[in-house]
Amino acid sequence: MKLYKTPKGNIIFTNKQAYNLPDTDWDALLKNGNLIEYLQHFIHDNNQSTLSEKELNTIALAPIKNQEVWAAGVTYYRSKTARMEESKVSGGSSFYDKVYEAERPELFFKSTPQRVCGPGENVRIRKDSRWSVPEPELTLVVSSTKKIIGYTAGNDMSARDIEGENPLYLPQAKSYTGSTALGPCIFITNEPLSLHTQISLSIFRKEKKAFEGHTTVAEIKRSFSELIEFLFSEMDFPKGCFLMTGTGIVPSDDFTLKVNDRIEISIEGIGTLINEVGI
Ligand code: DO4
Ligand code: MG
Repeated sequence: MKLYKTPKGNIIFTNKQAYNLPDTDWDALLKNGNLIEYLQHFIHDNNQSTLSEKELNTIALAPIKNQEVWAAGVTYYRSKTARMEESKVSGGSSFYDKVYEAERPELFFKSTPQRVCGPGENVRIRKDSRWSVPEPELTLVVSSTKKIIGYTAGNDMSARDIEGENPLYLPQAKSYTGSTALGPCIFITNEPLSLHTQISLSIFRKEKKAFEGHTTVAEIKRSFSELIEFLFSEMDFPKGCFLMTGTGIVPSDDFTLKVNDRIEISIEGIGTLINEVGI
């Protein structure tokens, strides 16, 4: 089933039908390790909504309230090679090689909830970056009890020139106003996600496709449980949290995003997260 946060309240979409979740608090939903069982109680005729899935996708808000957004990095071979290339002049490339093989994953703080863009909101390129890309990432929704309760699509906007200049600049390359987008919904399931799940990125410039790339969950080097174990090992998340799982799609080195580009991130089972690049 899909869970949407909208201006009309929280809504479940399942078997082609939408259901209202009256009087539910988003934080209470996301911290609940038994979310799917809890949501089942709302799937009955009295709660039916006339909204279609298409309408839900147009009104959806970022599916977040007070959760922190964390991110894993260099979890795909493509990410490792792209970082090594961008940092070879500065001498930082061996860090990426090492972290790809290391037991401890790269985990970094990505965004406060207030800085997260929802579907249709504008993401941004830093004014001091000349080389920026979107990173389409399957994003885990993890309860306060350390359980994956669902999945959403995430965009880990990144300034490749700033991160390449010095790995210590990572927080500036990764966290700024408009650097994170999530949505359009949370795919709620207790089942492990199929390794065949496709993740796609399309970038449109003046309505023409300027880039297209695809990967699958099977390409991720680390297991989700391994990432979550490290994240929760020295921190608790009383309201649950989001964990982006890294990018396996990086445009070629001559590509940089421009203002007004439209970014479409599609993940099977979740839908398409669409954002334009604003100023
Ligand atoms: O180490 C730099 C960031 C890596 C990242 O964001 C990714 O692999 O997705
Ligand atoms: Mg990333």
